[in-house]
Amino acid sequence: VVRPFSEIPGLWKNGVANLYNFWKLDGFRNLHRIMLQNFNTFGPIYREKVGYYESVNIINPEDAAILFKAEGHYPKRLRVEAWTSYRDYRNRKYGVLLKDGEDWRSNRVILNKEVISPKMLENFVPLLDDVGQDFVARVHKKIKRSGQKQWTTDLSQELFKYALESVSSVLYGERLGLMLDYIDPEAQHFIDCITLMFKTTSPMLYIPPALLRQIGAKVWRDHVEAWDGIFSQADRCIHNIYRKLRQEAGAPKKYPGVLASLLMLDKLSIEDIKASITELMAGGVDTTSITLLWTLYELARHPNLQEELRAEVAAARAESQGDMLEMLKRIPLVKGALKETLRLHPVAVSLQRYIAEDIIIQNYHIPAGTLVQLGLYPMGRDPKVFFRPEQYQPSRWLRTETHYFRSLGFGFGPRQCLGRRIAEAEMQIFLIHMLENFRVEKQRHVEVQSTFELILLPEKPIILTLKPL
Ligand code: HEM
Ligand code: 2DC
Repeated sequence: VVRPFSEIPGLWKNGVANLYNFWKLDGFRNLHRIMLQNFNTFGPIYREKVGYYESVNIINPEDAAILFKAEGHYPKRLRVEAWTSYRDYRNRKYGVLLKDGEDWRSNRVILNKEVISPKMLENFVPLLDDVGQDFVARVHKKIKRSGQKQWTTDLSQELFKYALESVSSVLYGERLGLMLDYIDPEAQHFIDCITLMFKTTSPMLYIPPALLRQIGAKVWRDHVEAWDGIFSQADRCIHNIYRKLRQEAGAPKKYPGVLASLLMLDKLSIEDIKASITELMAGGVDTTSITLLWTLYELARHPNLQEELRAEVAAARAESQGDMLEMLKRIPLVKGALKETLRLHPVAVSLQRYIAEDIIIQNYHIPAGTLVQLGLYPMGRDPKVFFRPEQYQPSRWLRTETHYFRSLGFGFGPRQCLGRRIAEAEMQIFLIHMLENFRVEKQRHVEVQSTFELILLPEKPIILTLKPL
């Protein structure tokens, strides 16, 4: 017989007490490890309430399949109150990230065509390839200047710039110039604001921002300042394109970027376009850059694997005579490496949906409307799901072992990551250029863990050495 909802194991009766314990465990930064521990304690399903955040947590791919079958026509994930409160406070529109229901769907359908449809890659790839080449040239220059035939550094700031330059060139069809020596301080400020925005969001997952706002809490004030910085920079970029578009007559000769395409299409209101373009610009920095940093770290730890990838890239280059779009079809192991990075170091610790209908998982009844979370981080490290999960093994994604609901780093279904195609192309192109130019090394015996700042980040700087081949 199916057991009732109230019998699901876990701590869900006293949200305030649980928040206190969570805080004692430094849970704001350890969410991923606490999830892992909870699955060890309670088994493959548990119910939880921390502060006002209530959810049912699952870990198995088969259960993920049940969850996503029940997501309905308007899939809804956890509402990040900090983000919606800011928009309400400043009277700014929600973009596709924060919209729900029919409003979300109608915007998303139009954005899908311009942002995530595979045929747009043709337009994106040449732009991203240029940025990749400039990044390599910049590293060569750094090596030359160091006078040491190598460059040892924490690459994260460089990768933030690479990611912002990449996503901006796709959105605006123009370069910001972040691969140059002297960069626009406004762009640097934008990057810093995104980091601060993520960092200040996590405590507000558990404590209502409305309350924090009333008591004038620093975390709320910092959060507002961060979003203000993000919006003012995005507004500048958007205005710039808008103005140019009105001056130029006739159809553009070359691909003008996502923003100009949306403006010309004239199917979304300007305010809706602005809101979603800002979210795409902000969502496109820390996500891909950190995933690339983790990938370089793993390649530095596995020199033989690094050579294998280099060989694959060289063969792909030869077979496609340098045509990047063709090359991207011939690098399965590079793609496997990115999946492997997201398995061990997922940007998002969990995927969540408010289910649209009643479901049964692990023989428990879960009523419609419940927030159900799939623990991506715990799943990626579960030996019942992945053979030898502790090993970084890109080739596992080539073999015929089942991949059913196991590659979920970008989410699933119509509500999955809108930036997915951009992110994938940007990261693949980056790795191609890096593997063709440099060997990546690290000091031995340095293990880096993750810390949760809304997204998972390396808990300390990752220091790598780049040597020209
Ligand atoms: C949503 C992951 C890069 C923009 C999401 C979601 C995940 C995710 C897990 C939630 C999906 C779901 O609920 O099913 C990632 C990862 C990235 C990445 C792992 C890179 C490694 C990007 C980039 C952009 C972006 C580069 C912008 C260009 C968005 C937006 C949404 C989203 C706008 C909300 C979509 C909606 O609600 O309809 N991402 N993301 N992401 N991401 Fe990404
Ligand atoms: C964080 O418990 C942990 O892609 C929470 O590009 C549940 C949760 C809800 C929404 C998730 C968030 C987690 C992690 C970061 C995500 C976000 C949805 C979108 C966002 C996954 C798992 C991200 C990074 C977007 C950010 C866009 C930007 C404009 C802020």
